[in-house]
Amino acid sequence: MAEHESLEYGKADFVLLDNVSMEEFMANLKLRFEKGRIYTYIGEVVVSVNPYRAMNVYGREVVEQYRGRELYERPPHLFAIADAAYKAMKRRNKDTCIVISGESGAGKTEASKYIMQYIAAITNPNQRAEVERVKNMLLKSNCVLEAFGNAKTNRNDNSSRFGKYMDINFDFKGDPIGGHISNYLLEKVTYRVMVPKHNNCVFLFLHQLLRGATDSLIRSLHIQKDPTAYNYIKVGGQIKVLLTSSINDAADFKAVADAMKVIGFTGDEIQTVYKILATILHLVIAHNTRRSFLTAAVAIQELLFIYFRQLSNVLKALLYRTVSTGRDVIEKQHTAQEAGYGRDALAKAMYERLFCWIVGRINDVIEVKNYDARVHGKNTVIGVLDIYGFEIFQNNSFEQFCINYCNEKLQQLFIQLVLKQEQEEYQREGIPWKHIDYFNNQIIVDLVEQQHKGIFSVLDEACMNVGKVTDEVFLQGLNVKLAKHAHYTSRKLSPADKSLEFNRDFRIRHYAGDVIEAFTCDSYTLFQDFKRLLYNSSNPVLKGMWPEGKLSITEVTKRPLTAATLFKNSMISLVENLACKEPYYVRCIKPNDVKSPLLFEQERCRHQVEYLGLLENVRVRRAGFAYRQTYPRFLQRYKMISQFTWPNHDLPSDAEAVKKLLQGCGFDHDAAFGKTKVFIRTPRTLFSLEEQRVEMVQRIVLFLQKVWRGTI
Ligand code: AD9
Ligand code: MG
Repeated sequence: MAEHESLEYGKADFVLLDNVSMEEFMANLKLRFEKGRIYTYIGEVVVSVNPYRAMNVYGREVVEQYRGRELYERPPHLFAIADAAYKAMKRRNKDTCIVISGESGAGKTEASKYIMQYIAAITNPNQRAEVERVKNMLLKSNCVLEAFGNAKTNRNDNSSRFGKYMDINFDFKGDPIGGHISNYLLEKVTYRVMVPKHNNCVFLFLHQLLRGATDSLIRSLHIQKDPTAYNYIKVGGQIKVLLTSSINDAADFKAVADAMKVIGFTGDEIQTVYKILATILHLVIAHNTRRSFLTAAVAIQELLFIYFRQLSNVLKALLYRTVSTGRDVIEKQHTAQEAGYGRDALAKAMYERLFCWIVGRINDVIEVKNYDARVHGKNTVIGVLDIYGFEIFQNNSFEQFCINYCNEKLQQLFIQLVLKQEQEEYQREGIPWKHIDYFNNQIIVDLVEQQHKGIFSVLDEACMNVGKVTDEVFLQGLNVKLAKHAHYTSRKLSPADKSLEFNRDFRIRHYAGDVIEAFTCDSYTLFQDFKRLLYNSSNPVLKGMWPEGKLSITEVTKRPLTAATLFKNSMISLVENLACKEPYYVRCIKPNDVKSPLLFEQERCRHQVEYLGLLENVRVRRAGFAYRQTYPRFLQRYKMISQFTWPNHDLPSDAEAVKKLLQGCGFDHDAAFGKTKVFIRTPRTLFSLEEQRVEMVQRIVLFLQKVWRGTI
């Protein structure tokens, strides 16, 4: 355990607490935060509290202190966990992943950047140009993704509005040779693209474009260099500057444009990005009148190179939809409300496609190239997951529902990997074990994703019948299927519950707290006409973003998968992907809601400790063992350090031999002997065994060299 700091800073590992109680845990967390020690371990899990001030602990000299060291040798740090994941990957050829979780503003994205910075710093000692290129791309990609996917919210000025999982691939030498980014559910509610609401701003790059673009670019896009023109900084009738200063926006705009160039976006591609954003801006100010739509259409058709039957097509897509009645294809004029809805949906969908395209484009550049596994051996991976934390708002949209489901999945993975598997293994091996109670959230995961009965399923059914099924029917479906579920209720089922104010409210009891949800089932489909319109652009980049526009109305037979199903599938595959890697965890805690470096709000923090399951984690860790191995493999690795086992043992079983070996080193009190495996309680014992092994191997090599040279 890391015990290099004096106790004046509290315990560096919660496992060392005298008593595992919430009071002691919180007292230690608070003490460390106040003493500027923002990291604390639970075994190999790092608990991090957002310091809300610049910490002088990420420099080159600190990197050197952690490089190649064992976890327990230095004070707790993200670098230590990054090093542990890196070492496990390099030494044992294992894919590893670092899962960073915590609520919005807790410091996940910052942590992921420090981890990447550390990996970049310790790799490529030979300065190979290709590896340097890859590292540069991986770091630069952050800047672009943040500009397009982050926004200011009332919880975090630089809030990631998408989930990000990044694989970094390493060659046999342990140097980065590529990567892959998966993005999850970009939040694209109206106020991120169209009209900001309360303290929630539109995506950063929309601001940066309006304040940072050159006058000639602004002119060519037919937009105005003034965010107020697009209501982007007008809230409640007042003009209010919500974001950073215009100077910062201008500098950031340039930095993002430069990063895109460095990554390899062509001039045409970058222009297309601007044009798509400008199109969205034109849609933002298109009011529900024919005249206003006409003005927008004129600009859009030029920006997007939609020359196919020209203007009439853009305007038509905004005002009409094509409907196939089976035999006939007819054009139906939108009501003003439908036209407004269509316009918003188009702007949001264009933004989302643009974002996914940017991720894809970055992936093209960073993907592993020219690596022949037959020649160089397997390339291994470290995955870094920075994904939105649990969210409970006054009004929760479909996005919050998905985000919270995602957190349930990750918690389930954590339970399975860290808590459940440990307990089950000890039981299987016949090791005495005190059962630890923990809340298993599988029941909530099922509530959301179970086939036929889960909320996603009911939502899917409702979405199949848009137009015919109202939101009330959707809710009715939920009520019928989930009436008896302990974690679900609705206004109809609990009429006396005053917190369920509106008819369409329903409540899910998440492991992290109750969330009142209300979302509609029909607001996630985009009229087909728009897809065909954009596919018909003669701009190849834009056209490529809308491949399904190729189908004519009569060819569109299969319904596209709903947003809910797509998200569910992406979460299931994310969890599968993480489950086959060796996981490391960073659990981030937000100390207060006012971004203060001084304030440790006891209740806020306690709630987070509770729902992150940290206390259970400590209990399991204390009762548990840091390392386990089957007897034959253990012997294979360490038999050279004992006279009883080297070169072979004559004891009745491998288990007996391992016992004898550990007795010989004085470590048997730190071990337990299961049916097929030996369990070592503390990492220190293991490291001592490793050191002895290295020493013996060196001696054996020296001895053999002398034999070969004939000096013995
Ligand atoms: V969200 O779910 O994307 O809304 P995150 O990612 O958890 O959220 P983020 O990393 O963006 O939070 O951190 C929020 C802010 O806290 C940062 O902009 C910094 O101002 C501050 N922060 C977080 N971690 C550190 C740190 N290690 N040192 C200094 C920090 N400041
Ligand atoms: Mg973030």
